[in-house]
Amino acid sequence: MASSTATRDLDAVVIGAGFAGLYMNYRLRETLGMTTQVYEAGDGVGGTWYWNRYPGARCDSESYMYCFSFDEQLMQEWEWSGKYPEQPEILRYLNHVADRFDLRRNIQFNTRVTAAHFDERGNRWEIETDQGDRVTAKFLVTAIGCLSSGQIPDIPGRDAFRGESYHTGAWPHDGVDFTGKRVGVIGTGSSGVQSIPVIAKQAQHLHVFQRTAQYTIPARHGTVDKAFLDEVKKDYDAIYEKARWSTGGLPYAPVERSALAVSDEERLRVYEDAWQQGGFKFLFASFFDIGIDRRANDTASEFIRSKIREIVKDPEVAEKLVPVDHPFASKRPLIDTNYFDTYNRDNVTLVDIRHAPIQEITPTGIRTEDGHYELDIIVFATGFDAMTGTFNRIDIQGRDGARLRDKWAGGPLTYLGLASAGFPNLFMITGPGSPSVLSNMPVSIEQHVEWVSGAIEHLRSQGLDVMEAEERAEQEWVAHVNEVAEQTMFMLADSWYLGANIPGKPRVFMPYPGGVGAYREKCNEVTEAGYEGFTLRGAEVPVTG
Ligand code: NA7
Repeated sequence: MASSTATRDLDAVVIGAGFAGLYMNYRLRETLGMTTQVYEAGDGVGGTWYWNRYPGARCDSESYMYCFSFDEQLMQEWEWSGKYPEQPEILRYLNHVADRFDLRRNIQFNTRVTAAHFDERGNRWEIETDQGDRVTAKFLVTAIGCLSSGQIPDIPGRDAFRGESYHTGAWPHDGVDFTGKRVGVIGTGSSGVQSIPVIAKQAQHLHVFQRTAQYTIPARHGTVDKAFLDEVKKDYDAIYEKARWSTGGLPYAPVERSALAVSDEERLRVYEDAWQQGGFKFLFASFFDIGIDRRANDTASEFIRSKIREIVKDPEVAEKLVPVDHPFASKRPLIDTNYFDTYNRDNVTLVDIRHAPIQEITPTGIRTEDGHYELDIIVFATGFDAMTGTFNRIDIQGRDGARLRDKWAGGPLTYLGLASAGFPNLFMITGPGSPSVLSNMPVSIEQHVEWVSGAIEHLRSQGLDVMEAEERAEQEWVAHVNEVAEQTMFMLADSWYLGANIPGKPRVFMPYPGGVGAYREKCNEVTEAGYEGFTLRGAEVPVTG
C-alpha cells in the first residue's frame, strides 16, 4: 500500500451491505458502539438482491424463513406476499431494515474496497477504495456474499456481438424488454431455470443453450397462505430456533426413513407427495439418505427423470433435458416454476451444447458445431466465481505482507469459514468452510454476525487487541470439511461448489456440508473453550485459546 496517509481511524470496516453487511453494521454500531464504516459497491443496499434483477429472480427458501430473526418486532411486522420471496420484495425488505435501524448513515455506496493490508506495528487494517478513501480499522469484516463475482465465459467473439447482452447477476435496473426479440439464454443453473419461463412468455423466440441438463423441482409458488403465516407468527421464535439447529437452516422436521427401506409403492407415494409440496421439501422431507447414499439417490434421480419425460411432450427434447451425468443434489438443487413445461412452447428451442458446443459468438448470434442461431439479445446465465472470486478481487495482505489470494491459490483455507491464519482481526461472514450456500442464508448470516460480535466483545472485555486463527486449527477444519464432503453426492458433479465452473480454479469443495446445527454446535464449543483454535493477544502478549 502507498505511503500511510490514512485520514480516518475506525474501529471497524465492513465490506458489503447485503443481509450480512447490514446486520454486521447494526451489531458493531448499535450493540458494541463502535465507529464503523460500511463500503458497498452498489448504489443501494441489498447485495445479491440488489444485483440479480433478472426476470423471475426469487429466493428458494420460503419467505417466512428468509428474513432476520434478531428483532422480534421486525419479524412480526413484515408481511410477505408470496410463498417464496421475489427479488423486488426482498430488496424492499432490506431497504425497510436499513430504514428501520437507520443503517444507511455510515454506508458509503458506489464504493469498492480495492486493498486491505494489515499493519503489524499498530495491529490495524489499512483500507483503500476505488473512490480514493484511505482509512484504518482495528477489525475488518467481509460481508461480500458467496455469489457476487459474475462470470461470462471467454467464448471467442464474445465482444463482437452487435445485439444486447446481459449477465443475470448485473441486470439493468430498468429491466429488459424482450418483446418481439430473438433471445438466447446460455446456462441452466438457478438463474437460467428461473428466468427462462418468464423470458419465453415475452420473446418472439427463445433459444436455450444447455450444457448440462438439470434436476429441478417445482416451487409451487403462489400467494402466501395468510392463515399459515399467522400461525407461524404465533410461534416464530420456536420455528426459527428449529431452523438454527437443522441441516439446511429451514425448520422442516428431520425425516428418519431411508429410501431403501420402503416398498416401491411407498417410495413413489412419498416422492409424489414431496413433488406436490414442491421446493426444498422434496429433498429435506422425503428420505434422509438421498444426499449421502448413491442407491437411495438413484431412486430420487429416477423419479425426477420420469417427471421430465411426463411433462415434456416431444420425447427427443425430453431426453435432452433428462440429466444422466450426475446425481440429483450433487449440484445446487434447483426450484422452478413451469421450467420443463416451457419446452412445450412453439417459441422455445433447446440447443444441446454438450454435444454440439458453442464455437463462437458472432456479430448476429451464436454459432455452435451444428449451426448458427440469429439473436437480438444474449443472456448469460453463466454463474459466478463462487465463494473465493470476490476475495480474490481485493488485494488482502495479512502478516508479513502475505496475500490471501496466494494463500488460497490451491483452494480456500479457513478456520470455520470465519477467519484465516495470518490474517488477524479479519472476519468473514459466511466465508468458504462454513455452511453458507448450503443453507438458508439469513440463518447462517445471523449466526456468523453474532459469533463475530461476541468475539470482538470478548477481546474488549479481556483488554485484548488481536484474534487470529491458528494454522493447526485451520488445517484440521479444512480436513474435516473435505472428509464430510467425501461422504456426500457433492463430489460427483462438476459444480461451482467445487470451483469446476471456472477454468483453472482448483477443484476443492468450498462450503461446509455438515449442516448448520452441527456447525453452530462446533462454533459454540470453540467459544466456550475460550476461543479454542484462535490466538488472542494484547498489543504484545499472546494468549493461546
Ligand atoms: P450456475 O448455477 O453456476 O449456472 C451456470 C450455468 O451456466 C450452468 O448451466 C452452466 O453449465 C452454464 N455455463 C457456465 N459456463 C458455461 C460455458 N462456458 N458454456 C456454456 N454454459 C456454461 O449459476 P446461476 O447464476 O444459475 O446460479 C448460481 C447460484 O445462485 C445458484 O446455485 C443459487 O445458489 C443462487 P454447467 O452446469 O456448468 O455445465
